[in-house]
Amino acid sequence: MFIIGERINGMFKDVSRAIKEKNKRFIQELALKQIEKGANALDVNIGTAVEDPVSAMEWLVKTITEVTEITLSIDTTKLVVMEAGLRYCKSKPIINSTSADDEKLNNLIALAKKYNAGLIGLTMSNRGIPSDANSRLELAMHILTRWQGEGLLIDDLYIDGVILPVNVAQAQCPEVLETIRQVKLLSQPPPKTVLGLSNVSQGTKYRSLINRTYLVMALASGLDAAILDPLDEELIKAIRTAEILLNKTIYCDYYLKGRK
Ligand code: THG
Repeated sequence: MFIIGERINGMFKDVSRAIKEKNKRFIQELALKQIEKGANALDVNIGTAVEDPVSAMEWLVKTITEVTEITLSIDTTKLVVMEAGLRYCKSKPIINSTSADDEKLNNLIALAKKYNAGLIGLTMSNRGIPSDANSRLELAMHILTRWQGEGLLIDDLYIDGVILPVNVAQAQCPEVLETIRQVKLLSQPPPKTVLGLSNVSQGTKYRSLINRTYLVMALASGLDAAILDPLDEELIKAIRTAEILLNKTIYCDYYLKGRK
């Protein structure tokens, strides 16, 4: 599975402080630590509490690319902040994210072309997040059709079924799994699937347990990628074990050793 490290996000107090204080070392160590623990890419989100979001994003991306050339997933809802981040990426970036609304979709597809970036498409629109799999799939199909209509590569498109906290939207948890399964039937070859895993456990008491249990179910449903906390060791072990049990990697007695 393609692991996108979630930790460089202003939603976390330590990261928010580091952005405000321009603490390069903190950010760079957090980037390298996530990579050491198995991240294949890093999500980069400045959070909501910064005065000048454009320069905050520029600073974050420049700070990270000083120590690694790993793929960055630029996570912002603002177009100017997105472009500020994409401009300083050293490897092919991922745009995180667009909704299925045409204006947003057009703007972000244009940026994907300009910067040769991948794109995460959320199965939501200006009417919100649909509660069932079928309506999510309609939005996924719309994004997919627009992406392919521009001649872009299906491999660079990630569909996000948008998981919500289990304590507020419990019935949607299996609907998102069904969305992941059926996205794989939308085209041949299909787009990739991704989730922001930690959303599912926000506000709950057993966060890590809920995260890893849901992730294993999502992997069995065909999930390709997830934004998650690579520093959660039990989560990484559950992923490596699920990969064995789904016959994606070769079993040996010590399959956890020497692997991230
Ligand atoms: N889909 C896509 N991108 C996303 C999401 C998604 N990006 C953001 C988010 N969702 C995924 N990343 C996180 C990062 C942190 C948390 C949840 C999801 C989180 N943070 C603590 C909290 O809110 O309790 C912060 C508190 C703290 O420890 O300081 O849970 O769905 N495409």
